[in-house]
Amino acid sequence: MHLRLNKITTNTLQMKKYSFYLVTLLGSVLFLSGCGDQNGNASSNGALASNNAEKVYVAPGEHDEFYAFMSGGYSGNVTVYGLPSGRMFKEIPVFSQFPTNGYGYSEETKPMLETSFGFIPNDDSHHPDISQTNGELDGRWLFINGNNTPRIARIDLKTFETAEIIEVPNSAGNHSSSYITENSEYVVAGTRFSVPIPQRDMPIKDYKGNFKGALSFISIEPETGHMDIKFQLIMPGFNYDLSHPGRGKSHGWFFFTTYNTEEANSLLEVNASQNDKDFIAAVNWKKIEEYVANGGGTMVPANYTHNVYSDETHSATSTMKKEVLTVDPTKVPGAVFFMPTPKSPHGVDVNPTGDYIVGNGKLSADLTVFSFDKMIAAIDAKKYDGEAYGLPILKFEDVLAGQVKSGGLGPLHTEFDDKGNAYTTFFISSEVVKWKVGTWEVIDRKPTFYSVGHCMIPGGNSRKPFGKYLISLNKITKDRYLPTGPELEHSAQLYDISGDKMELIYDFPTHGEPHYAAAIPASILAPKSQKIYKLAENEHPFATKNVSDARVEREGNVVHVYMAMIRSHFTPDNIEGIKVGDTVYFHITNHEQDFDVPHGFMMIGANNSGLLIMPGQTKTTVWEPKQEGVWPFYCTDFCSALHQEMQGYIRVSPASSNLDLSWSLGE
Ligand code: K7E
Ligand code: CUA
Repeated sequence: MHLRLNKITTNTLQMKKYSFYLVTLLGSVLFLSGCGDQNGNASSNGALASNNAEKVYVAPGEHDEFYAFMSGGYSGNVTVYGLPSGRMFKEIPVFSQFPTNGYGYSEETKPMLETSFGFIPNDDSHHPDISQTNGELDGRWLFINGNNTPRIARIDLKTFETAEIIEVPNSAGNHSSSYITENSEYVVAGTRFSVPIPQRDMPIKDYKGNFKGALSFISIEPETGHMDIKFQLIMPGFNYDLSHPGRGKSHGWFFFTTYNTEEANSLLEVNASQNDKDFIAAVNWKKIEEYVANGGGTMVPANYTHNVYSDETHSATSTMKKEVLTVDPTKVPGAVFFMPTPKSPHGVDVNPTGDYIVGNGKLSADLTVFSFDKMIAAIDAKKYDGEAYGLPILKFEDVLAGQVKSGGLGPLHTEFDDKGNAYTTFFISSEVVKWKVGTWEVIDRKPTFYSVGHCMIPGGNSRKPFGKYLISLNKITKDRYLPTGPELEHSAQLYDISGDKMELIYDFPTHGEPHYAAAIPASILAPKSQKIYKLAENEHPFATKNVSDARVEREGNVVHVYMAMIRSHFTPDNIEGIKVGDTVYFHITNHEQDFDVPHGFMMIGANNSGLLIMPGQTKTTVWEPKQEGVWPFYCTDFCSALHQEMQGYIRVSPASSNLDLSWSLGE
């Protein structure tokens, strides 16, 4: 079945004259008929040669060669996988509440999800990117965008925990994000939707000329990683889809794709495809940085949160920022240029040397490659082809380096290896196409199963890719795995790209919708992965660092339980004197100082998530007892042979009771 499907898909490709609609239609028909049998039996061994099993086999107890961080899409989180095994190691909660460990439910982590709109329980995360030094992955931090309520998060790659989230004001659909410049000077966040800036009540039909698109440059403090919006470029009201930094010779520039340069506000699927060409915006951020350093730009009122988690206090704080520096690009001559790019470009990608900028026009068959040198020459010669809102448009022919006549349909994203090759995904024709940078010739093409979005090569968005594997991140799963009802996980496919031809060697399900991913050699991250938090360094204000300090305190209707936990006991484990109507805070400190000995905590009837507390860490959960009685709590993580004994009771008396607080310290 699969083979037949491949063949037909490939034949379809050759018929370039077919309209996209027809191809899409054909595609869906094939998907409908192309499934394995309904009992879920494997219908073929696909394209795999038998020795491929060895290439992905990581024996029990052995470690993978790469860590891969996959965005969760609508899960709002990040999942961590090993390559080549495809084993999932962890889900890192970022923008979404995560009851598995209490993130976004515990008092310490609730501030991480605060925004100018109030507390938000989830988001849609698309593009992870790893911090770089000299254009190479340094493995300190992972950044990822919250697309829906615009935010950028920083994940600490020592703890694999979300360390910081900054909201992006004047933005909507934070999609052309979160890409890093080559010394991690900035993480960049561009708006997808243009909106009124500042936000105000106005007719939607007055969009054109009045809505604006903000491109935000968020500085990264080199030691701590702390983020701060340095400036926002207030651009014309297009849709800013994706972006990539220049590197090497083009370091100092940032490239953004646009669509809807028509500035339509309705029926975009038709109205935003009228122009034969949209733009790639080339932004000389060094020039703007200089302008801002000399006092340029306008500080405007804005509300946005800056949320920072501390490993010392094991707590997050949320601060509301009140202003942001905006820059009108027309006031900075030589800072922004438009390069006309055919057919509603989606991805824009820069090759490892920084010489070429690849535009992936999603309604076209060909790829457009621009030359950085030609771009600079055209700018120096002031050879413009008109302007848009006062910003110069360069002549397509003047900046064009070449076109890849791919034979595919619907190019979305391009990634690079370390041998001068590029790999472009084609959504409509479901394939990855390998081509040569410089000669633009197609070298190989392999089908994906099915409808690939991004592909990813470890380090593929840096000066130094590790060109051994490529992963395709596919949108449609259909018959790849056993059916699980109507909802299926998406699929990732692993290709060996060490030879001339790509070889599909493995295939595994992913969680949420991984749009993009970032991967790094395990040798960079694994040695510095943190094992415990030191109890002696715990500065949580409600920590119980000595078991003898465990206690219960009442302040009116609020009760604070200072609790310690160690195999296999809670101190205190019996508490009396709690009343219906109280608000009880459990501040629980895990006294273990061994790797991989978390304890859990759940309280019967708590309208809240339980906790999972790492060694040396303090976490807090709230319980509002509603009913009189004697109610148990227990450890939820099987921590020792006596894990089942790790439990306690709380006596809840009527609201009118005079019973004093008392507790047991296990004497
Ligand atoms: Cu193409 Cu959000 Cu990067 Cu999805 S985006 S595929
Ligand atoms: Cu502690 Cu189970």
